[in-house]
Amino acid sequence: MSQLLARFAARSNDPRTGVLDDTGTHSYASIVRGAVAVGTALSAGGRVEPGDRIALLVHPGADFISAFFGVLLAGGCVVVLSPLHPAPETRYLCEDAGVRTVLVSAPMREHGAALEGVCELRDLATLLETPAGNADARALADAVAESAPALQLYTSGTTGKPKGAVLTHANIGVQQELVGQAWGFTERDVLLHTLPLHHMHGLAIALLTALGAGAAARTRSFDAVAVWEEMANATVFMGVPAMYHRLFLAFDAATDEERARWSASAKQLRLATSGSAALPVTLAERWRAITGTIPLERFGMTEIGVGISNALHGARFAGYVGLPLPTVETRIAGEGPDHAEVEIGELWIRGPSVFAGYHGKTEETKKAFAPDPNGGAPWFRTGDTVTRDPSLEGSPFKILGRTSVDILKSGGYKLSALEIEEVLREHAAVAEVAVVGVSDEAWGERVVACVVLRSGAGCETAELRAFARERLAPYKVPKDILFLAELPKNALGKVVKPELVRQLSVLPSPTS
Ligand code: MLC
Ligand code: AMP
Repeated sequence: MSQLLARFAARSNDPRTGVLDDTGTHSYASIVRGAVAVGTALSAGGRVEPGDRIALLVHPGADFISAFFGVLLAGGCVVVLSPLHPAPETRYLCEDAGVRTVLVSAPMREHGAALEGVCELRDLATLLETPAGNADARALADAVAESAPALQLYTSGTTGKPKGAVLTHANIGVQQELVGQAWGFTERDVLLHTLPLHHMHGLAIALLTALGAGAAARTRSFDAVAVWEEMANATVFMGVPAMYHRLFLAFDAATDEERARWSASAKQLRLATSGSAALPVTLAERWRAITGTIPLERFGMTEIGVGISNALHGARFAGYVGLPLPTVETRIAGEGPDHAEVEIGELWIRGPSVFAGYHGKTEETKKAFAPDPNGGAPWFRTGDTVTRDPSLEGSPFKILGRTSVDILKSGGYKLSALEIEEVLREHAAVAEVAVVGVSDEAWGERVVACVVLRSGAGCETAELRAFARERLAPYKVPKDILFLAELPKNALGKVVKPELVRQLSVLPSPTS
């Protein structure tokens, strides 16, 4: 039976606050009631086959959680859509996942229009009011197996369009336990939650960890001043480095009175974490200057949840991600045919939190795993180059970068250079294009497109960005577009991206 669901169902009569959202406070009992109503409505007439992909286009908050668990209680697997995605991307996600039903909340109705004729759109408010009769969350949870798919999260890869990573109930249940225990979550916690819910960090690492421990989550959109103000009512904050960057910009612009109040609020947090991208040491030290301690940095991935983490208590090292969580096995694999363990190499991971595979992509799933050189269980290849530092207590891991130049991280979002290139190449004026990430203070990496125009064609930066914006989420749209006479290429005619990045990195960095 699904432990993820069992933990949720156990709160059926819990009157304590589970969520504080922009509509008010919601008890666990009411959130579970909502989930049972949604699950009952979805299952009516045997309409949900086990593992059916059901998408959510739902604003963050209590209704989102009821919708999420409602789908799971009905035996379905959740695909989370975001209003940040323009229509073609939203349609791609639903078509790739084989989604037939989408639950839509009122604030998202307009965005749902992109799916009319593609999927059945069901009004979440109506489902939440479905009489659930004698239906009981525990009984529904009993019927769902640990091995069933629970969540399909889309993540960018080196092959163009995003892939759907399938996580089972067991994967998420284990992640809930590992992270909850490592970071000391209890029912007394209040998580200040401002991360998007269509990715691993916001949905599983933050929200499901908190709910698994019976903590309360205050959900709101990210706004630096509001986050400072709301810290006073929270015990935990989780962010990506770009959020910390914004927090410090707001802090610097604040009055003395605000700074004093905000630093007191930040100091009383029992935990502030950073992940999804490398936290620059300068940002870690800024947090220390304000609160007396650096954020707890950890390494995670869509496919594994949190794998490696600094300790809640004891030494934390800026620039390092700490040590593997219990049950997470690691190997630093060399490039040779035997993939011998080396000091600097690709991080391989295995254990019960590792995902089941990419939906409908047998070949890519196969490529993502490597056989164990010693005949054990296969390893998931993270694509991250790492090392360990034996001079520090415990020999913590350090993430040195991605093995592929085509994977970028901007503000915590993983982006595929190839996906962005494919879109730009569709523009009539574009002959060649190479997308690269350039180091950037605000975003970690800034997406830059280098374009060679067709002879005689004219095109401005604004036109090309607008073209990309109609087809890609705004955070994938290149911040800069440089028109070049040619791209640097090797003898085989392949663009030498490291050379391009080197050329670009000497250009001054804009501030947006
Ligand atoms: C917003 N913009 C971005 C961007 N976010 N551009 C590049 N990279 C990003 N990450 C764009 C907007 O579209 C807009 O463009 C301009 O920047 C200003 O937008 P904004 O309104 O000020 O941004 P905001 O909505 O406040 O978003 C900033 C942010 C957001 C930091 C809150 O990026 C964010 O939520 N990041 C978190 C990503 C995340 O959750 N990753 C987890 C992946 S899972 P324009 O052109 O309109 O001006 C994972 C596993 C793990 O990695 O280990 O955790
Ligand atoms: P995603 O596919 O969005 O889940 O992104 C996972 C990737 O984020 C990892 O493979 C790393 O490249 C990166 N990442 C996550 N946490 C960290 C961290 N603390 N330091 C550096 N990179 C990180």
